[in-house]
Parts: sequence; C-alpha cells; structure tokens
Amino acid sequence: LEPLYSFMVRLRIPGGLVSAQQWLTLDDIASRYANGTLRITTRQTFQYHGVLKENLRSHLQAIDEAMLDTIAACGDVNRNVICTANPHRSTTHRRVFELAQELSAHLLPRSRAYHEIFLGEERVAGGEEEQEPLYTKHYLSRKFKIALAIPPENDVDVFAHDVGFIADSEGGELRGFTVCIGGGMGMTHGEPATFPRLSDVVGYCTPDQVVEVAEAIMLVQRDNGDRHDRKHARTKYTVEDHGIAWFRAEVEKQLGYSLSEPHDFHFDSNRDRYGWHQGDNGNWHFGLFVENGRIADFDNGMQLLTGMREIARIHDGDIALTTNQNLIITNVADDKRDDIMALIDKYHMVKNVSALRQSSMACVAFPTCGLAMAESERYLPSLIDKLEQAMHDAGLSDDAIVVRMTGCPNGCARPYLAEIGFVGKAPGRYNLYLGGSFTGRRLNKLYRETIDEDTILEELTPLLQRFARERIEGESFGDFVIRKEIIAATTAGRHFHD
Ligand code: SRM
Ligand code: SF4
Repeated sequence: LEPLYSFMVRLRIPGGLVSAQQWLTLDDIASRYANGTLRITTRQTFQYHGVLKENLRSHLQAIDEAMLDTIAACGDVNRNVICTANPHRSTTHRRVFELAQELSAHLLPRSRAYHEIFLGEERVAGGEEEQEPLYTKHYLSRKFKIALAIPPENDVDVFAHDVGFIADSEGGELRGFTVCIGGGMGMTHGEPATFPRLSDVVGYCTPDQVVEVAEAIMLVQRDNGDRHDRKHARTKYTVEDHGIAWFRAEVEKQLGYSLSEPHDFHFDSNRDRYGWHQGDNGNWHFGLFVENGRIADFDNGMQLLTGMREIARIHDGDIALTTNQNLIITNVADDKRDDIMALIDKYHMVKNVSALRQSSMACVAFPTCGLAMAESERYLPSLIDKLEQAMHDAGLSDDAIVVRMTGCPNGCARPYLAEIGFVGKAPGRYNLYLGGSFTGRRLNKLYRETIDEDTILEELTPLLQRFARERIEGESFGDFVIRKEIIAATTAGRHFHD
C-alpha cells in the first residue's frame, strides 16, 4: 500500500490565452481530476491542486486533448513565457504575444519523455545531447524566466525576470525591444548572499532578433550559471559575480553582433485594468478581478467557477490570463456585452472590490505548498479587510496601493516589488517590506521583522494616515515612504539587505 500522493499540475500557456472551448475543458478537468478549482498563477497560466497519482496520466491526457501541455512549466529550463495580457487589444499586443509563443516553442526541451510517459507515445532511443541542442545533457543551472512588456503597462513586472523585453512601438508598428538581463525575486531568510534583484537594461534588438537574443542569454547562463550552489544559480547571481558588461559581451559573442543602445520607455503601473475597455478593432474586453487567482464558487455567493463556465458557453472570443492572477474576457462585440454582463451580475462575479484589493496578490502557500512558512492566499483577503478599514478611516478608500504577500521568501507573488510587501516567516508572522514603486521599477526594503497581524496594523495605520495628509499630488504610497525617509530606496538587489 502506498501513501495517497497528490500533485500540483501547472500548465504551459505562453502569453496566457485560452479559447472559450479550452476554458470549458480545463474547468471540466478541474472537477474530474483535481480539487474542483482553477488557480491563475503569477506567470499567466493555470495550476491544478489535489491531482491524485492515479489520475495524473488521465489528467495530462485531457490537457493534451485541449491542445495544451505542462512541458517545462517547472524544472531547470525556460519557464512559461509571459507578456502584457490580451493579444486582442492592438496589433502590437498581438505581435508581442506571438513572440512569447515563438520564444516558448523555441526554448522548449526536445525530449519526448513527456509524450512517452504520460501520453503513451512509443519510446524512440536517441542520445540526449543530440535531442537537446540547447539544454544538452545537464540542462540549466536553475529555472529561467522571460517576460515581454508593452509600455506604459508593466503588468508582467518586466525587471523581475532573468530576461525582460520592453516593446518599443508607435502607431501599431512594433519597432523593437529594449533588452534587460538578470532579474529575480527569490531569497532565503537570514542569508544576505541571496537577494531579489531587478534586471539591468543592456541594449536593444529588433523583433526579428528577439528569439536569438533570448537564446544567447540562456546559453551564456547555461555555461556560466553556478552549478554547485542552487541558491546562487540564477542568472541574477551570474550577472552580479561577473558584471553586466561582461554578461552583455558574452551574449554578443554568442550572437556574433552587438546589441544597439537601449531606447527610452515609460511605465505608469504594474496593475491590471478592470471592467470594460475597448480594443483597436472596436471590440470590448472585460478585466475581471480574481482574488489571488482562485477560480471557485465561494461561500459569499461569488460564483466565479460557474459564472466563467456560463460565460465560456456563450462567448466566441478568448479568455486572457494576467500575470497579476486576474483574467480578461476578450474580444466581445458590442451586441454581446449585455449578455456577458448579465452573467457577471447573475453569478456575483464583481463584488464591490476596493482599489486596494484590486492591487493585491498572494502566492498559494498553505495547504499545498511544501515550502510555505506562513499562510498567504488563505490569509491575505482577511488582512485586506482590515487594511481597507484603515484606508477608509484615513480617507483613502479610492486609492490603489500595490500589496503582495508570500508565505516564504521565494517571492512567487513578486512581493519585493510591492509598495507594501508581506513575506512569511512563521505561522502568523511576516516580515513587512515598504517602498516598492507603483511601476515595478524599484524594490522595497525590510521595515519590520516577524510581526503578527496586530503589529502589522499598528505599523501601517499611522503611515496610511500620514500618507493621506502629507502626500503630494499624484504621489504613490511607495514613493511617499521613500520621500519621507521612512525607508531607503532600493534599486540594486545587492543593497536589498543594507
Ligand atoms: Fe514559485 C517554488 C508557486 C511564480 C519563485 N513556486 C514554487 C513551488 C513550486 C513550491 C515548490 O518548489 O515546491 C510553489 C507551488 C505552490 C503550490 O502549492 O501551488 C510555487 N510560483 C508559484 C505560483 C503558483 C505562485 C502563485 O501564487 O501564482 C507561481 C507559478 C508560476 C508559473 O505559472 O510558472 C509562481 N515563483 C513564481 C515567481 C514569480 C514569477 O515567476 O514571476 C517567482 C519569483 C521570480 C523568480 O523566479 O525569481 C517564484 N518559486 C520561486 C522560487 C524561488 C526561486 C529562486 O530563484 O530562489 C521557488 C523555490 C525554488 O525554485 O527552489 C518556487
Ligand atoms: Fe510556496 Fe513560498 Fe512560493 Fe508562496 S512564495 S508559493 S510559500 S514557495
């Protein structure tokens, strides 16, 4: 007799787009083989939880039938490629989305093991290295992540990844991308040699060069990443150890040409847009807030799972996932808007949600994450209730402040980029970080350590009141705490612990 093993299954959905038909299949899989919920992740895909070992193969086969897979969603490989959400918004969005898909396909491991083990494909013998021209025998030293952002939106937190591409477009023409290298979030409590880091802006490339530039960066990291210490194995540490000029030169050696100089860019937010907005083709898109990415039917009457199922049944467009764990019902024609809205209302999918809550996200943590030290997804909503009250009392009910929580320092909800970040240390105890920017351009810094909920509220309430009284026009909370010298600004990761 063996224990009742259960798995988390993560899909690869580069650019985060599924058709309404795929949505229905994924929903069906959730109730047949998992815990009856769908979980949108911070990398624009879905996770299933509670997949029993005996159901694993059937689960993956059902995913395959929906023309999707889970290949390289985990492991020391290039992970799900993310981009600014919703390709239907403009021609630039469409082109950037296509590049995310191209990147993902190009950097996929060639191994057929997935198909052989889970989908019943016949085994064909062959040398690993021949099969894996990019990963060769030993793959990468660690996971590798790519993001593409379309200014002014930095929904993907483009500086938080091993590689970032910032689109440069005008009038629907995509001219190129500013290239960034060496971002990452994960660290370990009490080990200052580990730290979150924002990537460096290194150059510029044309759209046609994106795939080869990403490949070159990955190969430089493959050959130089630390293979002795997994806590020091991400690209960000290779960049720190050798310097960004060295890294860029190595990439250019791989490419056989130089990157041109970076172009200017401007971001105004790393949040999502909610409600109806119109795309370039005249159709409409509805941004739906999904608290911490969990699609389920909740006790409070909000029926996200049933509501999305009913919407997918009548919707002839796609559904886009965002890297803030939300979704967008895309490409709705004028005459279909009322039908969609009627279902949103019927299933109470949009409760009166504050701007604070809409700017929050939490990682999964307990009960499924084996690395969690404290609650996150299950706790943040109730902490937000209390912070909402503090915001209301301070006269800040309509203000958005980016709040993120993780159950451990690995940083899965990119908490070190939040204006207010909570990182779990022990059950009921969090480190409180302040001072991230509203646009994802500055890290935050440790403000208080190992504090419980009462102390969190005691610390934040007076700061919010000061913010309400003393901020200057248009100033965000993250900028305010820096200007008032409540906390020092952190841009370089190596100064994160100073
Ligand atoms: Fe993560 C490990 C969940 C995005 C940094 N992450 C994990 C595991 C698989 C725990 C494990 O290794 O046993 C978590 C599964 C929890 C569960 O029960 O489902 C987990 N990570 C998540 C997700 C689901 C968080 C969410 O609530 O949405 C995100 C899934 C992404 C995806 O779809 O691919 C997720 N993880 C991230 C991000 C954010 C991002 O990619 O933009 C980060 C920080 C960025 C980065 O990589 O630097 C992140 N996850 C980590 C790390 C620390 C990596 C490091 O360099 O130190 C770990 C631990 C590890 O790899 O050893 C980790
Ligand atoms: Fe788990 Fe930590 Fe990631 Fe949260 S941040 S999902 S607790 S690994």
